[in-house]
Amino acid sequence: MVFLDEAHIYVKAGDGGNGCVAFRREKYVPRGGPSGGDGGAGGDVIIESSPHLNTLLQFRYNPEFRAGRGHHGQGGNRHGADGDDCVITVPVGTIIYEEETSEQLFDFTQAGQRYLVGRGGRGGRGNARFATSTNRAPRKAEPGQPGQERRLRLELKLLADVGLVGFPNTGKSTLVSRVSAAHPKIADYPFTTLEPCLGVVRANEDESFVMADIPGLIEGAHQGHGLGTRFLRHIERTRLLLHLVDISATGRDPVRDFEVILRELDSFSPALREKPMTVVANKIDLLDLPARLEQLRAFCAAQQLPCLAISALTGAGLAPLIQHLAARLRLLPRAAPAGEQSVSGDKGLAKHSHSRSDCITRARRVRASALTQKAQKTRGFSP
Ligand SMILES: Nc1nc2c(ncn2[C@@H]2O[C@H](COP(=O)(O)OP(=O)(O)OP(=O)(O)O)[C@@H](O)[C@H]2O)c(=O)[nH]1
Ligand SMILES: [Mg+2]
Repeated sequence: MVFLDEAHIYVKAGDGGNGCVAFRREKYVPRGGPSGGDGGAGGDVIIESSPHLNTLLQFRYNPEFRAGRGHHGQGGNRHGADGDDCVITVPVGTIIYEEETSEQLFDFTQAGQRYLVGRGGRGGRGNARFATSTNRAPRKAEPGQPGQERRLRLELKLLADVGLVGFPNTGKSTLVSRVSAAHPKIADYPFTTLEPCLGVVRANEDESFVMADIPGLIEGAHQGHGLGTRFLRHIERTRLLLHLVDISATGRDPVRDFEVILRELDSFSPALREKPMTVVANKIDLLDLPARLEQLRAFCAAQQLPCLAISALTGAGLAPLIQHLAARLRLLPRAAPAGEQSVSGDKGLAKHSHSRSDCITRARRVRASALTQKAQKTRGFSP
């Protein structure tokens, strides 16, 4: 499946229904009075995060979302029905921005979070609402309010605990496929991996973490060489970087490889360069010159970085590596939960969105029970 990490969408909340002008006309009920019902409220557009998605691809083919409009009020004091809400699901890790201002509206860091992006228009009041002691036959009703419309940009930054970085062909995908159930493409040529892939690694009975495999980096990636650095955004929010270095006879110097990658990380974002890191020398089964490994170990010791040696192919050193990563992650704080994040501007709206949709449900429930009571009463009077 194609991976897409940016999308532009248009949302339009439902317009409110118009209020109605009507008068009760019935045998033996002279001057029945105004009986125009209110229009229904337009549906809201809500974005919800789902754990079952991992790409924004669906928005490429379907970028427009419209909630249902409220029905118009009718005579006999009948209110129009509310429009249906439109719920858009996005993967966890999606951030919503206002297209025009690039203002960040919300960051979905957990599954099941909801954010209101388009508020439905209010229904207009019918003429029954305008009756007063001095104007008992008003001919006035309100039109429904238009629903909010917006253009949004969605950006996906996958959420993982450990991010893999390194040159192409160092065995990043092989490692993910060995320690998790993920099946990334593995082959003996550079840039096999073209899109990020997540794998869940089980450290013990009740501890697991998510590892992200991204395409390899090469010198000059920040200038667009190779696949560039745009995939680095997917490891921006990881807690730990796992830097994989090929220790076999590649013809390159592992220490120099290491420094090249660090420079690329730095040019993408200095914060990424500062992330906690574990260095892993891979392909020890092909190690012909032990001095090469020693040289990398000495370099890492000087930088105070932990350095482990593994063979992703044969499985040597994988169990200690998983335990090491789990132990480091225990000490590293998780990203702040969404409620504590500083979401600019519309944070209140985010909170409000829950209460508003709750309100709508509550209002519908109240209205439904009122109607039931009315119906029961009417039935009670009928012969
Ligand atoms: N001998 C040996 N070969 C390995 C080891 N790990 C990976 N390989 C081989 O190295 C080649 C590249 O492995 P990948 O996992 O595709 O490398 P990658 O880092 O994901 O590469 P890109 O996706 O292109 O960045 C494959 O042919 C693997 O079989 C290892 O520990 N020992
Ligand atoms: Mg790969």
